[in-house]
Amino acid sequence: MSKLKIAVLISGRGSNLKALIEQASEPNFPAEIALVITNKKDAGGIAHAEKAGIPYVFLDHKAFTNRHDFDMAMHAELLTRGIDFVFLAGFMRVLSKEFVAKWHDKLVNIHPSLLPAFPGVDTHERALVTGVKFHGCTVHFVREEVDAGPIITQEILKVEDKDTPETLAARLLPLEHKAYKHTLRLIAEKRYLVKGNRVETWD
Ligand code: 4DW
Ligand code: GAR
Repeated sequence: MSKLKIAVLISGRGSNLKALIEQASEPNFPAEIALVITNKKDAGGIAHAEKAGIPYVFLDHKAFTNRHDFDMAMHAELLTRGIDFVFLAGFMRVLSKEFVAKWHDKLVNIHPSLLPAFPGVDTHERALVTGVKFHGCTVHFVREEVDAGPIITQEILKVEDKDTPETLAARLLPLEHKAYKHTLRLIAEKRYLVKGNRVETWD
């Protein structure tokens, strides 16, 4: 059987991309990271793609007149490479309704909070200000509304009195990698079903 072809979209460091590359490199894994797209020329994550011999494309959003044209250029790249599924990994451009519709249930994102708490930015700082005792990350299917969509998996972290936004971020990052690797496995092995706003998964 041919492998499921995954594209990863990044804008920065790419530690989640690295985790996905590691997961896909397991022997006989049924998915491959076939393409990386970045909208930032100097994204640190590009180095992970290069090291693994994965093709990458730089698409400068500023070179396009509008969001729709940028998104359709990305869509064309994804089709050219025969991509089946897209993972956002620190990708910072809002995707248009049209793009999201074309990749319905084939587009996932990882967010550094327990959604629906703390959508948007500064999630660790807001978790501390709010005083929650548990924090975490969420992997979800992408919908037009940002930081919303059926939840695939979450990982939780206990907030300690001494935590700062920096310590929370640092302790959460390995849990993000775990959650995204697990998600890639669920998707590659087709062990999920989207039922309305709920996602069923099984062993
Ligand atoms: C996300 C949400 C908003 C912005 C950036 C990232 C989270 C994940 C995501 C990326 N693209 C998405 C999602 C999503 O959940 N749903 C959809 N698309 N439809 C954000 O506001 N970005 C702004 C730009 C920031 C920058 O370039 O630094 C923007 O104007 O796009
Ligand atoms: C991760 O913490 C991810 O959860 C967050 O950006 C970081 C990317 O790190 N995503 C968002 O905030 C989306 N709204 P990485 O480049 O090392 O994977």
